[in-house]
Order: sequence, then C-alpha cells, then structure tokens
Amino acid sequence: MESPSYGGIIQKYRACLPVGKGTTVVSLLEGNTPLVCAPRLARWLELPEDALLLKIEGMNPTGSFKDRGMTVAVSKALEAGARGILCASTGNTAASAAAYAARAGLRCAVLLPEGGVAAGKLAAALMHGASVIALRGSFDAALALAQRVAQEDGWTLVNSVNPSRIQGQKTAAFEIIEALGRAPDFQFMPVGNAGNITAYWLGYREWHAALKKGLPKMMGVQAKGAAPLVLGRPVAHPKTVASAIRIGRPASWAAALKAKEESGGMIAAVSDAEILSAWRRLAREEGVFCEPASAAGVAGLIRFARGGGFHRMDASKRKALRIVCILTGHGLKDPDAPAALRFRRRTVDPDLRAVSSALNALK
Ligand code: AN7
Repeated sequence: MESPSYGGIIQKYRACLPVGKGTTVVSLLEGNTPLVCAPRLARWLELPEDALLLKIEGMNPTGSFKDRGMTVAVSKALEAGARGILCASTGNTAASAAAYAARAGLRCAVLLPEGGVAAGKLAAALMHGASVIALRGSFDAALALAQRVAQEDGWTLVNSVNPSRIQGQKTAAFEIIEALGRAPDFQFMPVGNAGNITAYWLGYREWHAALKKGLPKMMGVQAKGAAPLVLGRPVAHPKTVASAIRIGRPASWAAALKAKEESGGMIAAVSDAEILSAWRRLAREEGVFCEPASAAGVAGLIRFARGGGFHRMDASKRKALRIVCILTGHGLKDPDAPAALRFRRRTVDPDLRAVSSALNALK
C-alpha cells in the first residue's frame, strides 16, 4: 500500500538511489527526522541562539539512523533473491536489520560482541526474530567473521561495507539541506565504523555537484578509548561507555579521512566524562534524550567551541552560522546507561508526609 503522504526515503529520493522498477521497496517510513534547535546549548557556548541544530535520528522507526541505509540494503537483497541478511553489530544495525528483514520475510542473523550491546537493541533484534549470536570478542572480530560467512555461505552482508547502506544513509544530508536551504557550516557527529560520515559526505557532495553551493566542515568525533582514526592505528581493545562506537578498526577508515580532509574538518577524540556530560546536558536543558554514542558528537562540539574554534570567524559569518549535530540513536535504546550518572532517587511509603519530605530531600 502506498502511503498517502510521506513514503520513506526511497519514495522521496528514488532518483538518487540505486533502485529500479523491479525493486520491491521494503520500508517502515524511515527518514524525515526532525531538525531541532538547541538554543540553551548555543547560548552556553556563546553562539547565536539559532546557530545550533540537532538532527534527531533516534526518531527513525527502529530508533537509529541505520534505518535509512537498511531500507535500501534490504530492498536490494530481496530483489537479488538473497537467502538471508547478516550483520555484525554493536546493536543498532542489528535492530534495524532484524526489523527490515521481518518486514521483507527474509531471515536475519546478527553477530554481537557479548556483553557489549545495549538492552533495547538486543530486545529489538530478538523480538523481530533474528538469529542472535553473541561472540566472545569485539565488534571488529564480529565484522571480520560476518564478512567471511557472507562470502562462504551466501548471506547478504548488510553492514555499511554494503554500498546500498551508504546510499540510503546519504539522504540525511539531503534533508538537512532542505531544512536549512543550504548545507550547514559545520556538522558534528560520532564516528564508529565510519559508514555514516562517509554517507553524509557523499550526500553533501552530490548536492554540491548539482548546485555548486557550499559544503560543511565534517567534524567526526570518537571516544578516547576507541579512537583509531585519531591515533592513526587500530585499537585492539576499544573501551568507552558509548557501546555503539566501541570499534577499533573502522571499515570505512579511508573514506572517513577523505571526508575530513576534503571538507577541511577534523576527527577528534573526547573522554567518557565529556560524553556523559554532553549527554546529560542535552537531556536536561534541551529535552532531547539520545544515546551516549550520539552525545559524543555534541561533546566534540563543546570542546571545539570552548577551545575558541568559532572565534576566528568574522562577525557577519558568525551571525549566519549553522552547526548541525547528528544525534544518531534514541536514549531509550540504552536504559542501563543513566546508571553511570548516579542519579539520586527515593523509595517511600504511600504517605503524604513521606512524599513531601522526599521531595524536599531531592531538591
Ligand atoms: C548510535 O550498530 O556500528 O560511524 O553495529 O549505533 O557509521 O559506525 C553502530 C554505530 C554512532 C557510529 N551512533 O556510526 C552498529 C554500529 C550510534 C551508532 C554510530 C553507531 P558509524
């Protein structure tokens, strides 16, 4: 059934995507996500109030940006008569693959780093009927194995090394351009396996090639304990509170560096403390609950702004400044993560005085 209004990213951007008349579109109406301003954060960073925008990719059907690429990858897999789809994942790719496979009537298998996947992501993969295999090893080991299984056993790999994934994901850049009427000046985003930064840069460049207008500086952000692109070498045992980007050997390594260099951007690392602080600030002051990995991009922005990164700009440019932060996944994906912030709460008897005194104590 065709949706009467918005029909997902393939319907909207068909002309720019590798789909044909023979492709049966597998969609959950992904994309069309909000671009929300963050005036308090902007003010705190001494930026113009309307300078800062959050692209809420957690509003996609399975709660992360992965759905944009997955609709294309699964539609193509179906068209090709695939036996099933397979991925390695820190969680969001698995949840997305499982949902789109369910919709397509395809089998789905996911290889996950044992103990390294947030509860909401694992729950989704299981609910959608995926075959879940926990691997005693890292995401990087899981991806290497998934690539071999795909080659030898004929599964279609739907990690972002699958070019259809990148094609679908690039549509987020088109949406940002449509919302702003131009590309932003800066885009901050978390980087794990580096598919997303590769896809955005592709989207922005395609638009630029057609219209010859400006391009954003691509500002990729990794967690300090999982920052191979900053260190210039793979990290054997990546560590960070942000489980989604606990990745030591990004598959799209070269493409991420290319995006950084061609755009005049940077790839930086932030500490777990900076990630948690940015994460809490977004939730408390802007009402936006993303997952910790998503807050890494915002932590990178905070570090850049406080280091005077926007000071060297002339006044008129500064006034029109547009900075977009990509919030890649929803906060509810990882309900255990807030424990790291040690919130206070009280348990009391159902009694008016007990509740009043608890309210006072929590002030
Ligand atoms: C919330 O699901 O790699 O740099 O297997 O879930 O394109 O890898 C997730 C990555 C950022 C990093 N934010 O994006 C997976 C997986 C969130 C994520 C990233 C991920 P890439």
